[in-house]
Amino acid sequence: MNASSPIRPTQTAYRSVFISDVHMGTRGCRAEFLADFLKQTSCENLFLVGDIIDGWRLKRSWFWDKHHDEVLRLILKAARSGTNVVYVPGNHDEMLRKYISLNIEICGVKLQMEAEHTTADGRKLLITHGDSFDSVVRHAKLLALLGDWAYTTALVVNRYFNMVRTRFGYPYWSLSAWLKLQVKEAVKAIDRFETALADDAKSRGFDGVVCGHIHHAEMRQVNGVMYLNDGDWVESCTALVEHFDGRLELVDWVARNKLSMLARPAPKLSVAPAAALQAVVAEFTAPQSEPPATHVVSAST
Ligand SMILES: [Mn+2]
Repeated sequence: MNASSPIRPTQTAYRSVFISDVHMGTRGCRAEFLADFLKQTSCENLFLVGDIIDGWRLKRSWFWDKHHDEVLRLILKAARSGTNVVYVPGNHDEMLRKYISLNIEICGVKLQMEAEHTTADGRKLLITHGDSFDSVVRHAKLLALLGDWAYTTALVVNRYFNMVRTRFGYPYWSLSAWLKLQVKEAVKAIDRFETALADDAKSRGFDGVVCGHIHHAEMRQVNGVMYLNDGDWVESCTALVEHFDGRLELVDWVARNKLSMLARPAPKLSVAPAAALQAVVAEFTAPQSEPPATHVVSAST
């Protein structure tokens, strides 16, 4: 077995790929991993389930590096090569809902408020970002970010925290008990979100719902329908894929390729949001006969 290369060299073909919560334009976006995933994946249908580009009108917090460029380029290239690319905006890219009319096509990418997909084995799926069910998670949004890792770390921190407290004569205070309660609340909130989405899909005659939004990948049966959350590319790097026989699977790109979430991001490029997007889009709207030009961003655009 050759273990020298952590990334498999060949492309994996899927019938469909679902990704969301990429948050391109922010420092937290793991665009380098997503670019790897997209390069090594081919599919007939690519569903972008919201929060792909994050608030590109807010220049102050805008972050863009070469990997962000590459992700955008790979998505547009897929659309150009015949992949059915559907973009269902979320709450962080809601400018696409507000200012760009839905049911149009940009560079071969179809913009829709919601999408439907029938799997190869005949299951009807509703595709929606999920933020319309925000009220059920609103109070636990921060808490929902607390995963097992945070909890385990907190247990260790708690031990030292209390050693210091004891030394200064303070009584023992259980950070872990407090966190446990918070995690319990977060788990309850996630459950409410999952149930609300599943019930909505069921009442509308779907066999399942694909969503994102809460950055928590999941695939399970809820009240008789499939709840499928494709996760995110910020805290975890996950995608939902459909195989050619209709089988659905969650892909954890970091775990599968033994990558480290602690790797440092590439240096930031000094590109304004509009210029970065325009440059990549312009390349793909150019006449197809010309080979794609190297992307050069000019400050005068
Ligand atoms: Mn969202």
